[in-house]
Formats: sequence, structure tokens, C-alpha cells
Amino acid sequence: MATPKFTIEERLAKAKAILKQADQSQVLNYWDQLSDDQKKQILGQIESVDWVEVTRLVQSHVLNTPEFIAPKSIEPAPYLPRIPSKNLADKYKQAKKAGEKLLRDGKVAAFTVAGGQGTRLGWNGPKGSYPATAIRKIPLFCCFAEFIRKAEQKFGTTIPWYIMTSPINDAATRAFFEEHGNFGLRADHIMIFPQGMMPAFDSKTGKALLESPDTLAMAPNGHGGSLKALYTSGAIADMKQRGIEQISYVQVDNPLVKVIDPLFIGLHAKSQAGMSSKALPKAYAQEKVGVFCKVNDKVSVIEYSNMPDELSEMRDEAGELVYKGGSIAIHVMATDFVEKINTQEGGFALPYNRANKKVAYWDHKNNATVTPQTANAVKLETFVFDALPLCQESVILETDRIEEFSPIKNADEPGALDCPATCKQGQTDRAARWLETKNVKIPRKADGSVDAIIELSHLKAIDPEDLDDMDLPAAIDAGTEVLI
Ligand code: UD2
Repeated sequence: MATPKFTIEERLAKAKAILKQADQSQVLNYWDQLSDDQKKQILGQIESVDWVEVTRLVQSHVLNTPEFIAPKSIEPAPYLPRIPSKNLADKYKQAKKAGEKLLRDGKVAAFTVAGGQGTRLGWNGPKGSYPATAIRKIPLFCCFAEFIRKAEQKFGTTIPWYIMTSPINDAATRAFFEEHGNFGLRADHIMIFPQGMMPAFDSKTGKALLESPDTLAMAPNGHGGSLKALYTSGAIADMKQRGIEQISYVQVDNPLVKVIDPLFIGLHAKSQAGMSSKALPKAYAQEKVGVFCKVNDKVSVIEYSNMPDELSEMRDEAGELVYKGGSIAIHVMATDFVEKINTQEGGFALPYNRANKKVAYWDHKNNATVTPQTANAVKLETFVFDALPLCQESVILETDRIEEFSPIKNADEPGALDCPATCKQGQTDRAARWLETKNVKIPRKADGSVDAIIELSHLKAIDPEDLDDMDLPAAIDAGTEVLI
């Protein structure tokens, strides 16, 4: 970070030396043409990067593609079923009670990672500002805020909400919260903080790219960066001061996610787990999700692209996929675990992953920023699930698509998946499932799909049991839009 006690000349000398050692001196190619403010801008960026780490990563991940070495000892990681069998019923009951107690005692925080760039959706603004719900079109952030408000009311508690942004969308996210009165939550119960960034590198030369003469092309360092940012931002210290013991981690793109799930929190806490996960059974062998495995006896997620085909395709006698548990990035982590991995001897580092991307760069000849048509650069990211093998205990609980997974990742177009249209359907399907458990008659088409659009506000229900006290219609009319 910028250290104002040094003069620009002193900072320049230091930056030059570090960049020379990293073989990245081109970063300062335009120094003599920059204004004082521009000089400060690029020095600030240079000082935010660990160039020793960069030197190593350029060799291993940019100029070379790291080879995935399939582990010798690998087996599928078992997960707890979504609906408990008879012999698990009591365990689930006790766990839910324990989760509810943690909530009542104010020991649980909500955490949303919202630092991604959301390029696939093509939305001009933080992903959390996207109008997501089926009828009211409330933004994703509002959807989570309503969940938190309902949970606070239901458990008579306070649930502080931590939101990780990136330097690219931090100011816009803060402004969005302010503009919307923090969606009815108290400002002092919300903490917004940015994650770290990494330079993008020319894939042929390994040189850090400039987007303009005074600006390095930089990108968020992956959702794995959340584990570091939670600590360096002071969020963990803030949590400890508030007595928070468990952090409920969700991604910004999934309006169906249970921001707070007492059963999951309780199962995790009662097992004294460091970090736990929800798993979604894969719909088919080659589905593009990370897979829960046990590697050398530790729960791990292996990215689909690294899974050997024979394992992805392997089936048991009943014809079921053996490696079935897909990772959908829903976790609970103990505050102590996050603190421990940040303070342990030798420091905390997750492995980096390479992604080939199109990155706009400064074209010296034409004096302009150029957006390439094909991938020209390497971005480096860490993944949050790579922290799983660092914990002693880790619980995996099954969920299903209807209940909890309908993300908005892509723009609407014919045949698109994980887009606003499929999400609208997903919200309707879950509302219908919950209402049917309370004997509300749901109109269905011949193929079984719901013949209506239903939005069930989180302010009313975050679990089917919340519908018990409500005045529900006896039936939903076919072809209607219904907001409950
Ligand atoms: C991720 C998972 C995938 C599956 C899926 C579920 C990886 C590599 N893939 O895919 O296995 O679980 O999610 O939805 O994890 N984010 C940040 N900072 C970053 C990068 C991402 O905060 O630097 C956030 C982003 O705002 C979003 C979430 O992480 O909330 C997921 O990011 P993504 O859209 O890049 O993940 P995706 O869909 O490739």
C-alpha cells in the first residue's frame, strides 16, 4: 500500500529495483509522460503486488501451464443426505437446534463474495445490483438482505453481514447500499471490504500488461482471496469482537441460496469442523462443477477439468455415479479456522489457478487501449475450496437444485442455462414445492412444470416451516403471477 512518508522519488527507486528483479521493468515504460497524480496511481498499484510471488508464478503458471498430478489416494467424499434417513433424523434435529441456538446467541455472520467481474452476464454494475427475483425484480443484494432480516426476526438476533467486493466494484457497491438504505438493515451491522488483485500477464511473454500508461491491467485474485481479505480487512477482528463463531459463506449470483441455514450451521459446529460445504449431486458425469473427493483422507474439491474421465464416469452396481457430489460454493467456516490459516507459521497461501482471458491492453503504436478478439492474457486466481484440506474436520451436506441452486451467470438467450429466465423458473419451482407441503394446489403442465410464476418473498419465508403461520391461498390459478 502507498506509504506517504516516502517521496515519489524514493518510491520510484524502490519500485524500479523490485520490478527489475522481477523482470517486469516495462511497467514503468511511460513514467516520464505521467502527471504527479498518475505517478502516484501506478506506484500504488505496483506497491500492492507481491512481485517475488509474481516472478515465481509467471514461470510456473504463465510461461508454463502447471500440470495436474492426479493424487495417488483418492476416493469420493461421502456426504450427508438432504433428507435424513431414520437413523439420522435425531442427529439432524439436534443439529438444527444447535444451529438455531448459535443464531439466537448472535454467534453467526453472513458473508457474501461479490468481487467477481460478472462479465458473462453483461451487467453494467456490481452483480449484486442485478434485478433478480421473478416478479418484484429486486436486486440480488436485496434478496439476501430480506433473508437476513427474516432470520434476525425469526431467531430474535443480529446477523452481521460482511460483503467482499473488489477494487473494481467497491465504490459502486457501497453507493448501491447507500442508495437503498442498506435494504432495511442497520449500517453498523454491514461491513463491505475489497479483496486483493493480481496483475494480468501477456500469455506469450509473461509480462504484466498495462491497460493505459498509468494503470496496470489487474483482476480480482479469485474467491480464494476472500479468506485472506477477511483477515486483512479487519473483518475477522470485528467478528471476534462481536462474538461471531461461524461464518455462512455464499456467492452473490444465487438468489435461492440459504444465506443462513441452521441445520447446516449446526451439523458443522457440532462436528467442530473448520470449513464445511453443501454438495449438489451431479446431473450427469461430465457436468462442469468441482467434485468433492477425499485426497489422502482430506476433503478436497477437484475441478472438473482436472478429474480423470474414468473417475468422472465411474458408476456403482446400482448405476449411480461414484464421484457424484458437485461443489456449488456454499460453505460454513469457523472464525477461528479463518484466523488460524492467516496467522499460521509460514503464512497462508492457496494454490493459484491459470485462466486464459481477453484482457484490454495499451497499444504503444496506436496510443490507445485495445480490446483483443481472442484470449491474450493469463489471469491468476485462487479458489476458496482449496482451503478445505487445511481443516481437520469438514462436513458435507447434500442439497438439491430446486431447494437451493439457480444462479444467474449468463445472459438470457435461447437454450441458455444459469440465466435470468432459468432462475425465474427456479424461484417458482421452489416456491411451488414449499407451498405444496402446506397443501396449496399448484397448477402444473403435462410435463410437470409449474403453470404460473410465483415469487415467495424471503421476508415471509426462508424455510417451509415459516409458511405455517401464514394465510395461504387454497390454490394458485393457472397462468397467473403470484407474489407471496
Ligand atoms: C464457481 C465454481 C463452480 C461452482 C459454481 C457455482 C470455481 C472455480 N468454480 O464457478 O465449481 O461451484 O461457482 O455457482 O470456483 N468472486 C469473487 N472474487 C473473485 C472471483 C469470484 O468474489 O475474484 C465471486 C463472484 O462474485 C461470485 C463467485 O465468486 O459470487 C463465483 O464466481 P464465478 O462466477 O467466477 O464462478 P463460476 O461460475 O465460474
